[in-house]
Amino acid sequence: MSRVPDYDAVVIGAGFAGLYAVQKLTSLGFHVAGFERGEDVGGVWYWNRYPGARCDCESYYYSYGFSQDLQQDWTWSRRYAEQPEILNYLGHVADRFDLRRHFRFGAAVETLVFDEADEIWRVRAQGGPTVTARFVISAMGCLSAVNWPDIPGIRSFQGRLLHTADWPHDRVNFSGRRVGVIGTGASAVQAIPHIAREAAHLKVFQRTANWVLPAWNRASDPDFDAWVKAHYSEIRERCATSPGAVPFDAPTQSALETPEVDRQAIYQKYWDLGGMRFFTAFTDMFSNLEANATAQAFVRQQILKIVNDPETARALIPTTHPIGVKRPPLDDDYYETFNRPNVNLVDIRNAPIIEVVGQTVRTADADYEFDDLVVATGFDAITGALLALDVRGRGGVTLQSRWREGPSTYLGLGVAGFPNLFTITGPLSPAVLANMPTAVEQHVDWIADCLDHMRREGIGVIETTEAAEADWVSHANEIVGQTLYPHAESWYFGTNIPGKPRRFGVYLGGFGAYSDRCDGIAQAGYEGFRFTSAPN
Ligand code: N01
Repeated sequence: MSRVPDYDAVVIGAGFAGLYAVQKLTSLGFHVAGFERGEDVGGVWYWNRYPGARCDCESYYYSYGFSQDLQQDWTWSRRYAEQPEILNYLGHVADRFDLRRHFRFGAAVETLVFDEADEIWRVRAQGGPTVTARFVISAMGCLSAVNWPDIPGIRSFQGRLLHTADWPHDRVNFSGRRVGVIGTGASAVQAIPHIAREAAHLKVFQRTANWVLPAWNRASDPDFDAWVKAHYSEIRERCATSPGAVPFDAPTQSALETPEVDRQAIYQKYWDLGGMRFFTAFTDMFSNLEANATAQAFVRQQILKIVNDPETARALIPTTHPIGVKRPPLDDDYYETFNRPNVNLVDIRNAPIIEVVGQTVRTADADYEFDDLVVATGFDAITGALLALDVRGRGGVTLQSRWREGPSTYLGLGVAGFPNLFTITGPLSPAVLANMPTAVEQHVDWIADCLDHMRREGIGVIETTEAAEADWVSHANEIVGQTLYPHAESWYFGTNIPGKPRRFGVYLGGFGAYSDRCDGIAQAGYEGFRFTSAPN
């Protein structure tokens, strides 16, 4: 085998991250092959087609900023775009920058093996030949490996079985059907009101009540759109420098130091604004249990006001975790849906689902028969997609064995022992706690600069040092310990997957500060990385 690889880089995934990675690298003259398991572009927006699927970030910033023309030309129809529109947008980006020709679709990568002698990656996708590349860039996303719950018999359900994260492409009609939904996370909260409007009867199986905030989705306002387009540079700059990669004003006052009457007014103001802005009300919401309890009390009152049946309202009020530290869903009529006569909540915390037999979901208390079972149990998040592949670094060491105790990376970008492998929005980067397109662009730009630097300097291999990785992991863990996040079991910790090691997978130091740090590291000659070898 020749040392000259087939490609400079292989990019895995054609969602927000993969599309931009291919656009950026090819524009710099790199020879790139993209692999995508779906039949078209879109990533998470390709698979998650359940009714009500939409983004919980407003579209004017949940969008690419890399092209002035693109952001001026594209107009969103809703405040929070729905899945079909986001998928259209990504299709438009693929067409506009002629990106599809670089991708192989229906090509799920299965093995990634680093060949130490030739210093290249050997990449094989299902049913395809092995290709070689100097670099591999994972753009598989944090929420792409589907989590089927370990409920005995569930995959053999004899009615129509659906998973929110792998939804059929044709419209699913629930009219006249008896439907069960398992799960009350962000996907279920979006889907439930839509299913309830169609179904004859809907039962929602809830293991953990979630703090749900209003989205207040609505048609776009042309005046606001015009203002956005005139101020896009400012908006993108605010995203780039803010803790959550969003253009929100940072909080300035403590909940505990604000008098009760003013505090209520402030919570009401943010509730009325809608969305994740609620969490910018006060400085201490994520660091102080007492402060967080004031926000919980406010939302509890809203639930009690909306839900008519007191018993159902009480069951919908979370008791297991502070607000915000388990990803809060945003709703359009979620709580109101439980006032419908055709909807019931089933508590499976106290009476768990034991098995599924035929068309019956059997809990410790009762049997429920359905025509359709909607499984909304989320993802093996953050590490699931990478660990589903056979990834082998130096010495044939597998990523599975390296991450046996949980994910370990430097900046969420590189893993010691896995040279020339980059992970866009990888574990221990701000990723899912930042606005994803902004986080994606920051990572892609950083990686592209690094590859360009290596090309100019004639360097063949970059590798994270073990010391830098160990320091990053302990720094990331230390920050988590200063917050309330450890007070919830969540997919951030991996605890939604039985047997997965409990380690917080996201960097909480703030997106803006993180991005500055990445830049500083690059300017200091890629501190914490080791360069070796010259390419041929
Ligand atoms: O998944 P989840 P999701 N038996 O893991 C329950 C993003 N997202 O698909 O909490 C019974 O949050 C589980 O119960 P519990 C967003 O970041 C974004 O809803 O583990 N129940 C929970 O209720 C989100 O956070 C958008 O006790 C079981 C639910 O299933 C992430 O995706 C839209 C179970 C899973 O909730 C994941 O959301 C939608 C079992 N064995 C989603 N296993 C946007 O806006 C799990 N559950 C972009």
